[in-house]
Amino acid sequence: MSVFTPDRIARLAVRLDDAATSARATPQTEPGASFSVSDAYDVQRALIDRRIGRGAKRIGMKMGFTSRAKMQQMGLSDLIWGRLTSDMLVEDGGVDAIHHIHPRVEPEVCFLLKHELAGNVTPLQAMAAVEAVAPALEIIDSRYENFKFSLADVIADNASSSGLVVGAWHTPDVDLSNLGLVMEIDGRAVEIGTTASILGHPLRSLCAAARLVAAAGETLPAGSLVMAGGATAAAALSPGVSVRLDMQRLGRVGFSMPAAVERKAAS
Ligand code: OOG
Ligand code: MG
Repeated sequence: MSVFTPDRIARLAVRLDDAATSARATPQTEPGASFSVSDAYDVQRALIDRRIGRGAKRIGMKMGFTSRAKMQQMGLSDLIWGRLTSDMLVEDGGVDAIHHIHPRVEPEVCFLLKHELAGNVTPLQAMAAVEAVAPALEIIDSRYENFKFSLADVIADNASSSGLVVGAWHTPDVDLSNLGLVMEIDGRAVEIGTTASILGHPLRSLCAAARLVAAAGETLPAGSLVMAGGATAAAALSPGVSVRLDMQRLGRVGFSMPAAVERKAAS
């Protein structure tokens, strides 16, 4: 049985939320704390409830560790998911309003749903729920020191998510199985890959999202965004850089980091 009492879950949610809003890293959970995956999703839910209490809206779901490159980079191999909220949406162009600890960026595919989706669905059924697809960049920013965490830690921290930049929407008749992609930072290619790296086909990630959200007692309502997970390893972001993703058939998306990250005074 879990030793994570409701009080401990609530306190960890506050600690992670404070780390995000102040852009100051927090220590991982100590080893041997019996912090289970199920406790971690409870922390994640409490963390998101705090944001919703501040006026953010739930806009969808992100998948994590759907590619071997991401699993290898972070040393974890279980699929994870996180909740996307409206305050994470970054306009194609800039991320001015966001403060970060040690941000990274990764190339993804984003789905927009036209029908509710939940439970065990085939790729064809998942496809039938898709309104549009777009190339996307995810900004991740672990709230843990040195970007190091256990599986439960990263789940509690809403799968490291910080922001997402979504490009132009395309009708879903594009074959997503093997689209080449190049992610550039300041004009230099830093990651080259293919959408085939996302569980063999990004639609499989959408199926997994539907299954996992149902297991949590939720659904993905019409209008939800689903981020399929990084196709390559993530690249570190520094102040002032410009990032661009070119994806075959789906086009480009990009953003620029502010020149200097403004730090709030320690309180
Ligand atoms: C965890 C988030 C994983 C992905 O796309 O695989 C993720 C992390 O790498 O910090 O977003
Ligand atoms: Mg990601």
